[in-house]
Amino acid sequence: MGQKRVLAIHDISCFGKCSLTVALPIISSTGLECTVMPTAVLSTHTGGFKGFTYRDLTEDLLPILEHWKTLDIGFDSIYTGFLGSFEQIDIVSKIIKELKKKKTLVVVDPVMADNGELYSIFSKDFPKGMRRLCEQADVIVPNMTEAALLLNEEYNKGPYTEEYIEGLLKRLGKINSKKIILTGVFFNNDHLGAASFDSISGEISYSFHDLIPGYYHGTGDVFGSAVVSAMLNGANLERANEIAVEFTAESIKRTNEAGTDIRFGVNFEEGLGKLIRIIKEGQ
Ligand code: PXL
Repeated sequence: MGQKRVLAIHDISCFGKCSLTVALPIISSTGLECTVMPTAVLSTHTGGFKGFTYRDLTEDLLPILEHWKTLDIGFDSIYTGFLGSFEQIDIVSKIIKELKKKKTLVVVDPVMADNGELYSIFSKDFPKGMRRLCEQADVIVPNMTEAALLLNEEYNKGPYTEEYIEGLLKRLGKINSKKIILTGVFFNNDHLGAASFDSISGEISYSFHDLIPGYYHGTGDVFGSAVVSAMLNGANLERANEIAVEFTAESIKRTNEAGTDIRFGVNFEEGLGKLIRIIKEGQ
């Protein structure tokens, strides 16, 4: 079997460990080729920093696609994250349509909100655009806030009941997403994790880890990249969820113990060795 190739479509936030600076090392380290399509270059991510630069690359995206079309390259997965505008959503939607083959796993992380709040740079109707992109996905990985926005429902800050989470998963399943991993799930204040739902088999499963207080930036991208890495290396949805929860939680724990500024991203790098062993050798 040849090496699998993933296309990661996210921004480059130069400092702050999220989007491509997270997706590229995680995906590559698990033996997958990671092609990138950078949607923008920012000096930092937008969460908690003031005065960041923002170089929009929207007009480069279709020319990049056109060049690739002359090279006859295919992708086993397309993984999208932070997109800065409706126009970018429309272009990425076109790119998926043009590049997706029967076996291409399309993973959409509808990055737009957290902690009950839409990120400040987005307009109120942005979730409608993200919902349209999710309709094209095989797997979506929203957090609790993004799930509520995709469904146009009131945000619930938790703790949650199993009944609430399962209802949410089933409503998300109707957005034509075959598989869903919902992050930020907690039933009590001791454990935090994620729930997976396969809308075809109807199977729901949970994975939890000890809850570490504090809101750490870039964890959604660490999680999503681990899901892509695990699934492309043969893990099913439930196993990919378990692997991603453990990898993300341990990255947060390391960062918390080091007392790092929560805006600076998490120390996932020192967990890569273990992630590779788990994904490649199952241990
Ligand atoms: O990790 C999500 C993300 C990605 N890219 C940019 C962001 C954020 C979250 O705030 O601002 C630019």
